[in-house]
Amino acid sequence: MADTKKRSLDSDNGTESGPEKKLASGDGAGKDTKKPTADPGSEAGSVLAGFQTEKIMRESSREKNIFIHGKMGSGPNEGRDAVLILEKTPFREDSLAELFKTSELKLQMRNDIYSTYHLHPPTHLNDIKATMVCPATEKHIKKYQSQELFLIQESGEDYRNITLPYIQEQSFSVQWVYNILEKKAEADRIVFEDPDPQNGFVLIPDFKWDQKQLDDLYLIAICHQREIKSLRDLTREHLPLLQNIQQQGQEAIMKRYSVPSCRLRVYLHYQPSYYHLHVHFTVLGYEAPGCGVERAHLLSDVIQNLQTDTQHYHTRTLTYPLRADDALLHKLREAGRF
Ligand code: G7M
Repeated sequence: MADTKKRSLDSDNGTESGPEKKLASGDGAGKDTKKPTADPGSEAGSVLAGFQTEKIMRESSREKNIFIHGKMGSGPNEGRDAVLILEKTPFREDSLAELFKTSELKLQMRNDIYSTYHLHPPTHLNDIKATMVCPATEKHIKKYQSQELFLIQESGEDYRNITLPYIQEQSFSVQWVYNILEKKAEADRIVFEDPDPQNGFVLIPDFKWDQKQLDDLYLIAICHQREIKSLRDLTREHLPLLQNIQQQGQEAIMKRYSVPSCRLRVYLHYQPSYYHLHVHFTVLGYEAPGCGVERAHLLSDVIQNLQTDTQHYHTRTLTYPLRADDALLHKLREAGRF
């Protein structure tokens, strides 16, 4: 069995490596992002130079990340709203020897057998993952703000009467998804593709994963069919698609990363952020955001539920969390459903 903790991708034969491109195209806040940047890596420095912080939306010293709302300082998006997420990347075992050899070490204090230091590694060993959404809509800005969560029990009827009209009106653009399917963005990152229009999909690293190590492995499978919004649309007729994603997705991950299916958590979100069907593949042991029981539905359970009852996701009450400021929560409250 693969020991994902001990492996780093740059050091593995036949696995993905190379410099991670930062500041990749946004998630399609509008039509502006239809032409993705050819080489997003090259713009990084200048893009951030004039970035003006408006508000720190969230910060975690434990997770070593910070979510910033700001305005772009220069370039084609000057003055526009942006969300910038900065995150310290995990340590890589294969670079420890180099880290010890090349870093500057400054003693902070010494007491008996105890000492603490400031370690200053060379730049290439001191990465910060930066994710930018620009131009960011109000919905994006809200998405990253810390908020109290409330659990919703949504019946099939609630979905049709309240949720569906709401998502048809208000959901995030899925332009970034179409860019991937049409090879207009991230084409060089595709791990596997089954081009079949009915049952095919593209398997690609999630943009939360920097692909430098396997202990936070995170890929998404995006189906070629464009009409399936979420779990709620699934019936027995989608079983070949779901089984195909499960089987070929797991095989592709085994082939590329040597992570076997028994080490993978394969699931869908309900509610998702983006209403184009996609499946998450994360490695067990990594607590990926959104992998909790209140949001993640294991693909193998989804398949079984549909085998038992084709109407399962049309009729069943589904439970999920919504943020206090979510407009859907207000709609459900107005309708007396919360
Ligand atoms: O199920 P839900 O809609 O919440 O998940 C969408 C997933 O897509 C998340 O895990 C995001 O990190 C990922 N994602 C979002 N965007 C905008 C991109 C993108 O542009 N590229 C890639 N590769 N993943 C994305």
